[in-house]
Amino acid sequence: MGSTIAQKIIKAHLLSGEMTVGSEVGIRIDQTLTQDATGTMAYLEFEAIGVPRVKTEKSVAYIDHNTLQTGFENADDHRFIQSVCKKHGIYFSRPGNGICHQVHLERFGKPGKTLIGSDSHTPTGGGIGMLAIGAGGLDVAVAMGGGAYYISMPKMVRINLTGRLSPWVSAKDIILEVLRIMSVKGGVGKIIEYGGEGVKTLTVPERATITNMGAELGATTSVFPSDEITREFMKAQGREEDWSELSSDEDAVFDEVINIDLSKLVPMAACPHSPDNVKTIEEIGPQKIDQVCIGSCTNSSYLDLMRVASILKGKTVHPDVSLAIAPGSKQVYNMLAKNGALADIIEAGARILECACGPCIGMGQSPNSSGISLRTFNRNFEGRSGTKDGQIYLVSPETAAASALAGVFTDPRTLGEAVDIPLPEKFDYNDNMVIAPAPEEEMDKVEILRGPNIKPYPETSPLAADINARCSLKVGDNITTDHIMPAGAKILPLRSNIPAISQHCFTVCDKDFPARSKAYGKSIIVGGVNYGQGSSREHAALAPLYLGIKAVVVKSFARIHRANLINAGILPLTFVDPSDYDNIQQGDELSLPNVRKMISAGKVHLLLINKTQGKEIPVLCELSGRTKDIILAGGLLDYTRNSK
Ligand code: MIC
Ligand code: SF4
Repeated sequence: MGSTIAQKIIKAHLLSGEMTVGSEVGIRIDQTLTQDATGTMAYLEFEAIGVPRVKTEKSVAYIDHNTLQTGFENADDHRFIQSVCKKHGIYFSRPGNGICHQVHLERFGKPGKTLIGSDSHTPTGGGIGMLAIGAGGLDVAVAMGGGAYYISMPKMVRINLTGRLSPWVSAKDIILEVLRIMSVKGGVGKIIEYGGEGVKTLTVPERATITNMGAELGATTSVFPSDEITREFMKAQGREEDWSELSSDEDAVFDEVINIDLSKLVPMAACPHSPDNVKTIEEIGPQKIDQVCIGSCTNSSYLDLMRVASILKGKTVHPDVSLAIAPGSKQVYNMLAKNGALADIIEAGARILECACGPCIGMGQSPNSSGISLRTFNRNFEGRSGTKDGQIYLVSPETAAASALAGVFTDPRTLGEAVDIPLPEKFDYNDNMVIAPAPEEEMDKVEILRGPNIKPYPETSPLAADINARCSLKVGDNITTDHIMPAGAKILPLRSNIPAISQHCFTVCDKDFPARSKAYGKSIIVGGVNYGQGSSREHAALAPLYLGIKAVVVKSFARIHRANLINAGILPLTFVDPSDYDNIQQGDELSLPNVRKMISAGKVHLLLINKTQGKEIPVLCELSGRTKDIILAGGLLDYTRNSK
């Protein structure tokens, strides 16, 4: 039986486990990336593990999220990360160099390699045939120290692309179609491989838009073959020697196959407040809009912004619309400046932002009250833009630019003949904003610069004999990490200060939650399906840990968040019968008797007693040998320290 691309890469990196669906495999990690909003904590954890130099082939730290410096905090964190990089062997991408995923694709990614990143959009690297996976900061810290990364062996899904996109229809419309078909939980436990004749019609930046937003499917990752088109891209980046060919075998077996005819697709939008709430632009109709934002790791490549510039050229942004544009990298920005496209964008009245995440993570450009904002980003969760009642629609750069000019939702196909923008034969690459680490023999001389906002990892303790705790919060389905641990300009600077950031935990759903859970001392959270979807931020587990959360009981979990809970030593439990969700109310006294003994004995079925309602609720605690030991130890940090 042949292998899929992902199976080939996993096999070549396998350190432990059997490659059968659902069982845990440990893989060797070639490359890691961090960004600044998760990076400070990841490097504090790396320091706590105590390995002097990273053991990966390449580890890169990017500064791209927390670039709005409204106080000392972010700048201090950047200095801390820079000094850690210098000392411990990590490359440092300076603020201004661009968004981690865009830069990593351009400059460092290699087909066939494994990459984990402390950011959920790390699968962008799948656009050049990497096995690129988003993970919590602690998992990345362990991998930097040479430890394996563990996943449960996913199912393989093949998406067959046939035909060719019509003019003005974009790679973003392909991934919106996949989201429409599969939903935000349709990819859980799966790796998605793109294949078929249609793949040959897509450039690397287009493929990367698709693998990037595959994160919104809940998939472990997405991957394209590495072919001649990949080689051309890498050659144009001056890195042809990093290229190798990679495809799945003819007789590879997939658990699921989806067919998409590219020629049938039309411009679409993900409507508020979920990336899978997809409608065609035609269906939405010519509704008035207030804001357009173009950029983010999904759609800020040279190709994307050249298309935008060609639409804006010689026109003016509609008087009722604010258009903001953030190029994805210094390379992209510089090329637009040199070829004059930037002048076309400026002339049209766009507000140019620095190469960073910016509005995507609520760092500025929050829309007006109940404002309609069209964004080329990947997430439109409620409140993420910084405006609680903002109405965010996710669209392609072409739809965004056409609508910015018209002031209403506009199908770009109404613009007339599409301009053809080829990929350049040579990108204007220059790594002058990437600082190499100090040589190993000089590392002892490097001083780590710690600002006063940097507080230690929260206190942990081994799993107790019994858990007796109240339910401090009950939430519904599809809770995102933006609900659990909101981001935005005011809260993000607290990412290296868990006591302070935990005061914002779940406040989107219930402003009294932090005070209530602190008052309870120990408590349990109850949730619905797909709990913890979205970001990889481990703060969505570390803040609950700090607030005394001992277990989270839900109908189902999103992959990265579940792993982060285990890493933080919080028990992830699922209802055996989802209707038992109705048998717990906020404030109820709950108990998990003999929990330590049961878990040590490898028991999967536990009983959760609701003392208030007099009910016994069967729950599942599915842990592998390793995750069981992590939970018993009180989290991955203690487990790693203990096993040294
Ligand atoms: C996001 O898009 O939500 C982020 C901000 O990039 C996060 C990481 C974070 O919360 O720092 C992600 O996707 O993992
Ligand atoms: Fe940054 Fe947005 Fe991409 Fe997250 S999704 S890495 S915030 S650009």
